[in-house]
Amino acid sequence: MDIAVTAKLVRGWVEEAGQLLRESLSNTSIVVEEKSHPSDLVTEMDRFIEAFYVEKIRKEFPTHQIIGEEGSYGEVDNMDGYVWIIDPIDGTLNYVKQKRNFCSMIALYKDGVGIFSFINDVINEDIYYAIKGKGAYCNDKQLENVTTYPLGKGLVALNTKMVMLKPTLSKKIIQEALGVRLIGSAGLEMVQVITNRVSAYVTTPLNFWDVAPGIMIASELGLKCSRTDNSPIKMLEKNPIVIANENTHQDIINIMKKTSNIDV
Ligand code: 2AM
Ligand code: CA
Ligand code: CA
Ligand code: CA
Repeated sequence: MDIAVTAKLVRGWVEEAGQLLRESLSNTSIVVEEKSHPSDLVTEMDRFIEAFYVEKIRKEFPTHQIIGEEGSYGEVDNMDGYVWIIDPIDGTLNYVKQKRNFCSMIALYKDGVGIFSFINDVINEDIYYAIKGKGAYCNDKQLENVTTYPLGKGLVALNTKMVMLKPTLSKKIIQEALGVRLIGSAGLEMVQVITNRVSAYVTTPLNFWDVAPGIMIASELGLKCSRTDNSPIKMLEKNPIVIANENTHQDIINIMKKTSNIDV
């Protein structure tokens, strides 16, 4: 596979998916269903966009494995060979309620290593991506490596469940930081870290498709990504993650270690 050629092809798919999602916002009859909880939604566009990517992949690369959040494409239980990871709409609740603050994500891994990855900030029409060894970009502009600085010098992003289920820990992190920001889209929160608008994103366990695209871009920029106990991210599993510049990452891990028995 020629990585640069394939990445260019996939960028076209990602742009088209973004266009379809923007157009869908004026459709007032989009079907919305609840999954596990009233805040856990799936719309017909989640399924449509996933099917759109899957059809393209199946046509070009029929032997590759595919994992999609809304997928009925068989259980993928290993990262052998080429594996595509799709989160068609990340921040579905925002898509439904706000009509903004959602993204569409797709990544390609080979034998567990990220090859390229795309996060489309659909409303802002910004496509963030990285190609292994070639750096990370926003549209055609190369992103700079993030510098390292302590927790006390930056803002942090947390997910809602972190604040709800780990209030003491969350408070300690927020107190030490300059402030906290919550968007409600793991992909866009990771974009905030990648672009150094916040210094860290800390979460309760998220699915692999929520974090795989962002981790690939973050790693390309020298950011540190781990589970909240500082162990490596486990492929295909749910992971509570800390993604941050190195210094901030260490500060957060230290807080986690000191307060690991609280909030359980
Ligand atoms: P999603 O929109 O693709 O489901 C905020 O809710 C973030 O957590 C989003 O990135 C969302 O991704 C993700 N998330 C993961 N599991 C969720 C769940 N059960 N309910 C709501 N959001 C979930
Ligand atoms: Ca979902
Ligand atoms: Ca998601
Ligand atoms: Ca999703």
